[in-house]
Amino acid sequence: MTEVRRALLGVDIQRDFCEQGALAVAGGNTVAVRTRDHLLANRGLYATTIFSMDHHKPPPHTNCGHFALTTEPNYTSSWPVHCVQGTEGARLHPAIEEVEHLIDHVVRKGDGTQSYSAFEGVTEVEGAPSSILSVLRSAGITDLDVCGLATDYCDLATVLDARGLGFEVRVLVDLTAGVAPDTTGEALAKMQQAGAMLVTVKDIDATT
Ligand code: VGL
Repeated sequence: MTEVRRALLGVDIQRDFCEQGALAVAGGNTVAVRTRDHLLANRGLYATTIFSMDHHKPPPHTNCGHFALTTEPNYTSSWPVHCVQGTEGARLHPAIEEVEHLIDHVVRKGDGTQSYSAFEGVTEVEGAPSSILSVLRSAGITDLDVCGLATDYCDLATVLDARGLGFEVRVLVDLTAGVAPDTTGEALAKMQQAGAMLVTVKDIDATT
């Protein structure tokens, strides 16, 4: 049996996705605080920790239609301008910034593209561009714990990619929040159908 080597993957826990942000997801602040507390209590569970960040170009760049620039956003495939490179809203949530020393890799995605999945992002390893997949492979990761925002878009795409690439996945559901209730429920069902386990942080505490 292969040894389990686990990574934490925190998806887009940025100011713009939390209350008062440009694309606020209800419960975003709570997700940020709980993720900080989870890292503080359980950093030792993880061989590595990776946080993704949406990193869009400023308007008038359309970012492939992701930003609604000439119409109202429909909140399913077009969005208010958010997480623009260099802005306050693109920063990690203040609670996550408190524990930046516990984060090994930051992955930026959406530079001119939609990029819901964290696997589409770019990070830097020893000064050279790298991807989440290559970071995970070189750390010998078999299992991923995924948390963050938003359940129905970036979490979903990230979890489906991770399963497609053969990782075992647990979704830390109490460390997630979605844009809308219907799509959030559907997303959790799709994650389960793809073989991801839905767990709470308490389940994890009990099994470690
Ligand atoms: C996201 C909508 C638009 C996300 C990003 O991080 O889930 N959702 N852009």
